[in-house]
Amino acid sequence: MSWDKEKIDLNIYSQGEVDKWVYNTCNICSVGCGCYIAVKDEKIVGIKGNGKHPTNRGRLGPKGENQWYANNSTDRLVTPLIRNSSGELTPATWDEAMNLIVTKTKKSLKEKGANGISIYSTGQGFLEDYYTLAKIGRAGLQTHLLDANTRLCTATTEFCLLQSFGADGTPASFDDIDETDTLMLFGHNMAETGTVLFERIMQRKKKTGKPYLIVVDPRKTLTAQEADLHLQLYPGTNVALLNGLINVILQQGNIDNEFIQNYTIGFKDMKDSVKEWTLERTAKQTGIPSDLLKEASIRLGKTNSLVTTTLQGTFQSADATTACVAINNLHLIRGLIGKPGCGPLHMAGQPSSSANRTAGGVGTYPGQRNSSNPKHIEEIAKLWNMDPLTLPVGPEKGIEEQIEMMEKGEIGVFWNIGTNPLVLLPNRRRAKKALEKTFVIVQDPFLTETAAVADVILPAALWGEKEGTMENADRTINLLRKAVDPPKGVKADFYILLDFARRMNLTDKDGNPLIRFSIPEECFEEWKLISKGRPCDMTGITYERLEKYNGLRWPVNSENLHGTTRLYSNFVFPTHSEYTQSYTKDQFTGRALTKGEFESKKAEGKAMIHPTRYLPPVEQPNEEYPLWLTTGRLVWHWHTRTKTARSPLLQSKAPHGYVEINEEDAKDLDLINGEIVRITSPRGWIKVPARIGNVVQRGLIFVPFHYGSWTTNEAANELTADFTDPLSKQPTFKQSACKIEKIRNVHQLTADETIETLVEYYGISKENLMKANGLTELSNIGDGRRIEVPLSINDVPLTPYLPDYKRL
Ligand SMILES: Nc1nc2c(c(=O)[nH]1)N[C@H]1C(S)=C(S)[C@@H](COP(=O)(O)OP(=O)(O)OC[C@H]3O[C@@H](n4cnc5c(=O)[nH]c(N)nc54)[C@H](O)[C@@H]3O)O[C@H]1N2
Ligand SMILES: Nc1nc2c(c(=O)[nH]1)N[C@H]1C(S)=C(S)[C@@H](COP(=O)(O)OP(=O)(O)OC[C@H]3O[C@@H](n4cnc5c(=O)[nH]c(N)nc54)[C@H](O)[C@@H]3O)O[C@H]1N2
Ligand SMILES: [Mo]
Repeated sequence: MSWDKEKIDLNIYSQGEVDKWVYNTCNICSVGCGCYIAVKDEKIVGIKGNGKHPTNRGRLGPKGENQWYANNSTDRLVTPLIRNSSGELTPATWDEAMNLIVTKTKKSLKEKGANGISIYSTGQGFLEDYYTLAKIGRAGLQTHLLDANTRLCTATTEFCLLQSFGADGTPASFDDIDETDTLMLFGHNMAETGTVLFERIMQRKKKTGKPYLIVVDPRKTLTAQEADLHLQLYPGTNVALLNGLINVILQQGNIDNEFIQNYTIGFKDMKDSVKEWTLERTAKQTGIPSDLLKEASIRLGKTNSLVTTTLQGTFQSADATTACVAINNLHLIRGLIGKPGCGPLHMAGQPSSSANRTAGGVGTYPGQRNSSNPKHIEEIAKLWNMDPLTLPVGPEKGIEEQIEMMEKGEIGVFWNIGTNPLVLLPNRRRAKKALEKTFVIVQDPFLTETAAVADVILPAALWGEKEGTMENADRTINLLRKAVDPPKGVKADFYILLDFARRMNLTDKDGNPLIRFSIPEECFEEWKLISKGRPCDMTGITYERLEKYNGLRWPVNSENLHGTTRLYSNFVFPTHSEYTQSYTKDQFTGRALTKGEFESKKAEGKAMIHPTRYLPPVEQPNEEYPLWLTTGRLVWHWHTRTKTARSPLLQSKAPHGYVEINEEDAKDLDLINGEIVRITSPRGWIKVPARIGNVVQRGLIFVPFHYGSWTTNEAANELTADFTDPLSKQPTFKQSACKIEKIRNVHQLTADETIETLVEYYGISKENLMKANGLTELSNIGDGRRIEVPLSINDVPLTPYLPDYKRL
């Protein structure tokens, strides 16, 4: 082979030295940066940003630049595996593996009914995969159990948009961020989780001073450090804060009465629901000083343009959907939506989780159809040539409900595609037990922690080895061309699904094959017809146009040939009862409203303002578990690190887990920086080194969730509670209760032992040993006293991230 390993490792293949640069899109967060993949001798050897792509203008983040190492790693799965009778995973042929899956599926469908199989997919695949599995699932298997890790990620985006505007699709786009006077990042650590977009914002801010930046986060994150106003609230108080801010804005009369009158319903009920939220009460509940609250409400009440982003600090918090609805309310009462520089921008996290919602691979029906509206079901049945009565309808089942179903033995087959649930589901021990009762298929390029419960494993192709499209967080559809073939023995998700449909002999009502497309582009052409006339209309898209224009934002049709920068610029919302995607849910209980109930609201093209009541998190610190636990991301890693730990650079930056703790709490607990502690919650425990500082507030600890090995005891989801939001069914990963314990050896000094003896014996520095025991004298002769020896001191080798805006 003529490629040079050292050059690859150093990422220094230069432009001219490679065979080709293949048009692509970064697959490692929802910003959706355009890029080119470098190929030499049929191998991926590098990546560069696409300078013409409007989203990133040539930039890539640290993960983006290093994502391709995983493709070349030598521990890729290259053959299917089947668990044999002695419980071992052993290599098998594709025929053996697929036939076993077909047999198990048929058996389960027969014994347990259509919901005997669940397909649990991802937000990291392609639109074509999602549409195919939606069609296979709904029309072919007639199962109602389609869900994805998007439930953990962006379900709340969808449900808050349905509640307020009648259809999914985030109203504002990244272009609005470039124009806005005020940007509020609500529970969104964008500097670490959307690095390229944050660089784009900071570039403008440095030049023009705009936008004024409000950051709402209980931690002093890298993002919060750049804020003009950091609202450092107590965990789980988002709705209290928003109610307080909105109440003050109402009292000050800073609202757009004409907009409210002409384009919304529900204003009065909302106003009543927030009226008790005085500044004093809000300050007490959220911990934010009243003067800062006042400053925020004046800014939000007076600004001429406002974009608000939300992400996991909102979606995975108590009252997730209500908080996001409150943000929609704020934009509506100020008339700051559908105009340049204005609108809520409820984010996505994974590179294509939005596509899974749009194409219907999760609970929703393809093309944003309302499964409670028989006409919508008839329409899709016609497009698929199916009998409408065979298509499953009713409220969707989120993954946590499916875990319950598995516990009861109601699901026979669980097909897990492109996600690693046994690391990243909440309360993972419970999930593991449920999955152990089920026949589990794992489709992944690597042997993950979830393989522990797999009965069959299918080796999947990675990004760069397949073709398709993704939808990013701002409705932009991007194209990914295939750069190299997958390794021998490995298949792309799309082709695995097609193979399954063929082996299952899935047909339409006339007995013709259900799936008639055979390559992704043909699939996209079929999908276009499904999207026609719906809010996400993509009839104006072709693969060629996506490449030519570097992505297009839906709707893209004959009226919007170049896509749509922002939704609702005519102030007409998709809330007509025959058109709407949802009859909405009760804002407090999550009960789905009937058509009659929905129609009695008379939305008919107007946006819906809802009352927003604050409910504290289900689990709160108490006597036994006195601390708040929150979990989240580091800039260096992607989720369960199946890609990023295979990049030598990224792995070296943050090689293992830790807990972030406030210095005052550390003082109370007598902790030394780096000392290994045990963290316990009502569900489990972990052992990690402590990082002491002032990033987290007092009473709160933060554990990064990237470290999920079964053997190292550092997985955040050993601890997290599995409560869900009643509307979006998204788990509350951001608030659980826990305690921290010191784990130290207690050493009884013998007569002739000194501190030095212990230093030598335990390999702990004298300084730390003395600190741990509150000693000031250098040498203590043994006197039978008990000396505490920290189990281990770890240097927590996390490299701080230095973004461009700090460097330049
Ligand atoms: N480097 C990196 N980037 C990523 C990813 C990754 O794994 N690594 N994953 C991608 C994905 S799938 C997603 S979903 C996004 C997630 O991106 P973010 O949502 O930005 O990331 P998180 O760290 O999950 O959480 C954001 C913040 O929520 C705050 N928070 C906790 N509790 C509360 C609360 O009660 N109220 C408020 N307002 N804030 C709170 C936390 O302190 C944290 O800073 O990132 C995407 N980008
Ligand atoms: N405690 C806590 N838990 C959380 C969160 C949190 O903030 N705190 N956040 C939640 C959120 S927002 C998210 S998005 C989830 C993410 O959770 P997961 O999606 O479970 O995490 P990943 O590691 O991204 O898993 C993706 C899997 O797909 C595989 N893969 C990569 N490319 C392909 C492909 O092309 N095809 C196939 N078939 N497989 C592929 C990878 O190897 C990996 O095993 O975690 C959730 N869990
Ligand atoms: Mo996510």
